[in-house]
Amino acid sequence: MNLLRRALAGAAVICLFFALAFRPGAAEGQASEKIPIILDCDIGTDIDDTFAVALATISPELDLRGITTVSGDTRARALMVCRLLSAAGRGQVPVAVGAAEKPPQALRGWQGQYANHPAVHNKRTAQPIKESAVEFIYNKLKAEPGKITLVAVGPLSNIAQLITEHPDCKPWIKRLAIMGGSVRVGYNNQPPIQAEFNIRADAKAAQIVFTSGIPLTVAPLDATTMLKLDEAMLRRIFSAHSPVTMQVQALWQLWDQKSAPIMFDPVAVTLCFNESFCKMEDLHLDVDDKGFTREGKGKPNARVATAIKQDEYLKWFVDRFAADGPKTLPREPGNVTTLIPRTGMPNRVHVFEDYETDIEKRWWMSGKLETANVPPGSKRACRGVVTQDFDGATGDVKTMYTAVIFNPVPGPPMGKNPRLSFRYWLKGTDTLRVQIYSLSNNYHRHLTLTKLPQEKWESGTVDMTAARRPDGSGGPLSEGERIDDIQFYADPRAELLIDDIVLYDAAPPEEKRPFPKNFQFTGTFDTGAQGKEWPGTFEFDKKGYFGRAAKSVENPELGGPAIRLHLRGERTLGEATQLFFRYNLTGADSMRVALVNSKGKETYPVVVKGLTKAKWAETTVDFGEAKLKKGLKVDEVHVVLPKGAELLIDDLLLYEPGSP
Ligand SMILES: [Ca+2]
Ligand SMILES: [Ca+2]
Ligand SMILES: [Ca+2]
Repeated sequence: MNLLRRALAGAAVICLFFALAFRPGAAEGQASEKIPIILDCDIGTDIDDTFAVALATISPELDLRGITTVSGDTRARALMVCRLLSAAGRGQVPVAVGAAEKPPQALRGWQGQYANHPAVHNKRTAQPIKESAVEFIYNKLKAEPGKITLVAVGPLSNIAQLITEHPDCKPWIKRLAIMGGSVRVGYNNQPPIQAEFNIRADAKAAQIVFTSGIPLTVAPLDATTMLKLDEAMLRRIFSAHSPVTMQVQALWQLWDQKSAPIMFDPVAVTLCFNESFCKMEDLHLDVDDKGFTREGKGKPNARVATAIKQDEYLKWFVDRFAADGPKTLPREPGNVTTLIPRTGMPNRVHVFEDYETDIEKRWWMSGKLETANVPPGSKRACRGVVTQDFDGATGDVKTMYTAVIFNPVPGPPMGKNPRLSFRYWLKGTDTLRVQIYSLSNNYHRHLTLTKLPQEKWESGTVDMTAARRPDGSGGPLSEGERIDDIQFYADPRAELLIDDIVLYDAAPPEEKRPFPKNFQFTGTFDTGAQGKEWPGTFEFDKKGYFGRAAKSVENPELGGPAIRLHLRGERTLGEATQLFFRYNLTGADSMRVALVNSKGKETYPVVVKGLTKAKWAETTVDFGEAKLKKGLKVDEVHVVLPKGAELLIDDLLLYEPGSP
């Protein structure tokens, strides 16, 4: 049986040899048949994996048979690959999740956001296959022994697991191309005093691979460490605006590092079909326990790129991306409307985001933190990054937009007069599309603002009832309709910054109080779970002023019936602080309202007297007398009642009042 198999394998090799030898025009590096590869990567850490995946996707010399992920968070990494491939029209390429959550390595910068997109969640993109990375590679090799080249551009954990669990597959691997190690040169062209990352991250795995006898092609630091993409090169790559280059641009923006990206990994992909940029030497490489790769004595075990024609390679690399197509830029958005004046104190604030804290960071769906270019009075804002339209049904998902998207979980219901206020900074366009998702109706509506000023911070308010679906249908946003993602889109070539998003129900005509200067917390209680979205000690009650309200419970710790509302994190107070809320109080006409820093055990109480009994009323508590210092951080509101009293609270708003 064994003999027979060996004989058959031998026959296959001979057939392959003849097939190659007698194909007219077949020469090294110019094979007319595509080279089948499976790429194992740790996309999401450094940015060069993204370029390697993209290069494998656009290179006509390669037949990309699958992508696997390694190095912790392997599922998130696989989802990133799925989104990239789907956008590139290559969603049929299988993506398998690495079983090994080792070596653990966190996603860098904001790249996790790339997998946190409705196209991924709603399965409009391809999804990872059920087979694990190792089983997927094994089955592919088994189906076509001797045909497939593996390319490993992350730690070698998956490959080591493959050949340990399935030693029979070793002879089926045509070649294993690795980005890893350093022979004579280390990082930044310095002597190799530090072991190269991929090998060091799982040195044991590397030892297994380097002693396996599998034909290896190695791209160490010697041939990769100086391959920096400068700004002009990046600009040229991104100017293609092809489906692939826009994905690369998105991930590069989310990677969010100041340094120039270094193209380590793409060299391993390139070596599968073109060695002409590199000096190749057959060497014997040993891996020590610390992950150093050293030239040893003995039979060569690796074909090693010990140098590269740096300028020539980078030119070829950039040219290849710059020539990618088709160019896919957005068309002019419709439903043009104008800004409206912002009126007084909102009737109700559904949600706000000023980007000053990380408390609601998990709700940032597109955009990254900006601390340099911020509006007056603000320390942090949000810089738009390129992403596809969240409207996958009627939006143009072939292209991308520079976008800031905030998803106020868990989708509050609107009032009669929904308004959106925000601050914005634009460069490279005067047009901004504002879009909102209706959870109730399961569609997006948008409106477009044109002729906006550029390169300065401006404030804007829009009437969200003016928003429509792209085809004009959908009607106005109506009372009680639950909304979700708040979205700002600009041209993908433009810069967009957003700050101070406030979605609110407009002030009634008789309102005299000004619009607040800043918001610290809004408590509408309408959707979401107690404890999770609404931490604290209270109950929900359906008979709120609008939707649900918070209801007092016996709280011996606070000395009576009370509502202890946790603010989900520490909120920094401004010059002055007020707390507005609507209430329905029975059994008392007074209450003690306190702002609290629970860690520091600091309590700032104010006693409120002469309150309305047994019907809905409203009050504004001024904390002027509590002598709060500017910059004080609070994380709880306590409302404590006399014995036997009961209270409902709704539409609570902690804010710094505006100037009249
Ligand atoms: Ca890598
Ligand atoms: Ca801010
Ligand atoms: Ca409510």
